[in-house]
Amino acid sequence: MRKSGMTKRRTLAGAAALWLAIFAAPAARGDEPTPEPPAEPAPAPAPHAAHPHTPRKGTEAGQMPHVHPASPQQSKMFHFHHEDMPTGMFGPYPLMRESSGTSWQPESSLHEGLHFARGTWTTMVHGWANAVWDHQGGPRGDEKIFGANMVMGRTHGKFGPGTLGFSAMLSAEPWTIGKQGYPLLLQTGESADGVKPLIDRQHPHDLWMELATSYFISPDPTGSLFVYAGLPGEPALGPPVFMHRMSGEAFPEAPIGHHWLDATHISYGVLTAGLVDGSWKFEGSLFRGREPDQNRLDIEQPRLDSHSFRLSLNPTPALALQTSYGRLHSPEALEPDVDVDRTTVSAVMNASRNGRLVQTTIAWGRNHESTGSNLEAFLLESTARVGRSTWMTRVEQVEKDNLLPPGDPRAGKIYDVDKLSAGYAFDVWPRYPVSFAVGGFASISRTPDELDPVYGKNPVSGMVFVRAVLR
Ligand SMILES: [Cu+2]
Repeated sequence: MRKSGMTKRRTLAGAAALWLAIFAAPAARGDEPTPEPPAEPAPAPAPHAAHPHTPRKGTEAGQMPHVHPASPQQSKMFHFHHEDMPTGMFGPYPLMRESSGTSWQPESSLHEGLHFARGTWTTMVHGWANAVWDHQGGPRGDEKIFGANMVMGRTHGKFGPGTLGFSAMLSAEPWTIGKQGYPLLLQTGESADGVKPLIDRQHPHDLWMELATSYFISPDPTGSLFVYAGLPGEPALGPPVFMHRMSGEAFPEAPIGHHWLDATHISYGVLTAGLVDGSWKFEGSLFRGREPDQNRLDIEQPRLDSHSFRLSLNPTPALALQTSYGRLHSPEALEPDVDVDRTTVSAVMNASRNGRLVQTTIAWGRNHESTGSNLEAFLLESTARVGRSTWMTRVEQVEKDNLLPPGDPRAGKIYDVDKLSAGYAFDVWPRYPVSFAVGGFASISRTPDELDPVYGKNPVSGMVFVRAVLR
């Protein structure tokens, strides 16, 4: 299948912008506005004091103090006082660096949720739920009211010579979205019944999104060797998943490039080993390449038939870079003979000033299918928190060959599609521990002229939502 010269040019422009962002940013380190607080990276703790959590004044050791400022305004920014900052589950660096699975985000990111400490153990509970009215425009559009949600808990502490951790993440989406998914123009991937592919719909997440355990030892003050095992879990592939990075989580919908970048976040069977050296991390995973099936409640048969590698670098507290490669064995049940080589590059950047925080993610992914086609996706998204307001925007360009159902003469042809979304949310009830916001956003989608009879010309869609967040 040929792709247009236009596509190629724009993809190249995207890739160039991404690499520029990656290589220019560390160079510009000195000029960057330093996030505040913390005004500087937390000092690495001594090897045998991996969890130097000192309870804050007024709390007794072992009392599970909340590491939480009282004011909602403050609590929206940074939860930890410098000296309270616990270290991570996979190495002796600030906990804030950790996002979904074993992925890294900038350390100056928001870490919403409830945090507790007891002895050397640190526990975090995080979750959100969106009630959404969804309208997708054009002939392929549809409407639905659904709930998108997740709750996760992580705990880790000293055990023997190292640090032991446990993670669990659950979603009620099998009930609040249902097998058919929710309407989302240009979205593809997985199925509702194991027979027909989901097109223009986003599948629900599984009930069990992560059940994982990890262990690390720290042979020197800034390094670690770690292992992570999940059933399900997230292999070392791609940027932090959209629902866990601040730039993307304010949108209650999934990016249309999800299956190019971060869709492996629920993999039934993951074994990861990694090495951390200061701001660098190198890790490799064995995992099951097949996407979750349409039965969203069960734990599926684990297999380790696919592999991935990821190199991560956090050169400053405000920047997280990664590049990764994965060989996915038979990811789609409906195309069992197709293997996919996935390559991703991403940068997540924070900028913070006067209590405002902006996070921007720029990501590129390519699925090279064993049939020979090369499909690329480009994503740029940004979310700004200013007081009680959240502003969000996302731009995507994806090459899709599965927008037309099997049997259609154009099925398998590659189309270059674009989507632009922008929206706003307001914290109507910014309380602790549950804060409520209302928001909405609009999207415009663009397909090649040839698909006008299918999608209409630039269909406009939108969602209105109420959001509850643990913070
Ligand atoms: Cu997902």
